[in-house]
Amino acid sequence: MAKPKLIYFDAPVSRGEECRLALHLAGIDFEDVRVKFEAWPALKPQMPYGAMPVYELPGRPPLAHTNAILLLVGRAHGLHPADEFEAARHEGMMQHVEDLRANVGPTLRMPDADKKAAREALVAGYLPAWAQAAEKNISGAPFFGGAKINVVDLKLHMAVRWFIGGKVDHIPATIFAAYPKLIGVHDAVRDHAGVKSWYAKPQPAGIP
Ligand SMILES: N[C@@H](CCC(=O)N[C@@H](CS)C(=O)NCC(=O)O)C(=O)O
Repeated sequence: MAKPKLIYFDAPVSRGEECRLALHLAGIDFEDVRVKFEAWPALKPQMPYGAMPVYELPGRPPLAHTNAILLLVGRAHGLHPADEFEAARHEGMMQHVEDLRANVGPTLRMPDADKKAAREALVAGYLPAWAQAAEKNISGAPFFGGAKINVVDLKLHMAVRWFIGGKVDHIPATIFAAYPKLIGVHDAVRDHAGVKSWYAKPQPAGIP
C-alpha cells in the first residue's frame, strides 16, 4: 500500500524538518521525499501553493502549509492538546515561529551588505522582542505546555536551532541565551528519545 509522503528540500532544517520529526514521533511510516535545490524550479508550479513542505496522503489532494500539516498529524497522534483553548494557545505560538521566519527569511536572499544591515537591525530589535514574547508565553517545563512533547515544541526547537549553531551570519549564536524557558524547550526536544531516534536513522538521498 502507498505510504504518506512528506516532500521538502534535502536538508534537516526549518519547516520540513519539523514535519519529519512530527511524523516520526507520531509513528507514521512515511516516504521522506528530499528535493535537491536544482530540481525545485520544475517542481514548484506543481505544489499547491508553490512552496514546501507538502504532505501527501493516499487518496487525498496534497496538503501544504507547515502548521496545517503539523496540526493534522498532531491532533490524530497525541501531539497537540485535546483541550480546545490550550490547543489554540499552542497554535498561537506556532504562528509566532512562522512570524520569526517571515521576518528573518527575506535576509537569506539579500546581497551581503544589505544582509548585514538587516540582520544587525533584527539583532537590535526584532529578535530579542520575539524571544521575550516566546518566553512570556511558555507556560510549562520542560516543554511549552508541560511534561509532554507536542508539535509546538518541534517548531520552537527548530527556531532556536536555526541560530544556536552560530552559522547565521551577523546573528550571534547567543541571541536567545537570555531566555531560559525557550532554551529549555530546545534542549528538551533535542534530548527527547523519539527525536534522538530520528537522528540515529540513516537519512534518505534527495532527488534527482
Ligand atoms: N506558509 C508556508 C511557507 C512555505 C515556504 O515558504 N517554504 C519554503 C521553504 S521553508 C519554500 O518552499 N521556499 C521555496 C520557494 O518558495 O520557492 C508554510 O508554512 O509551509
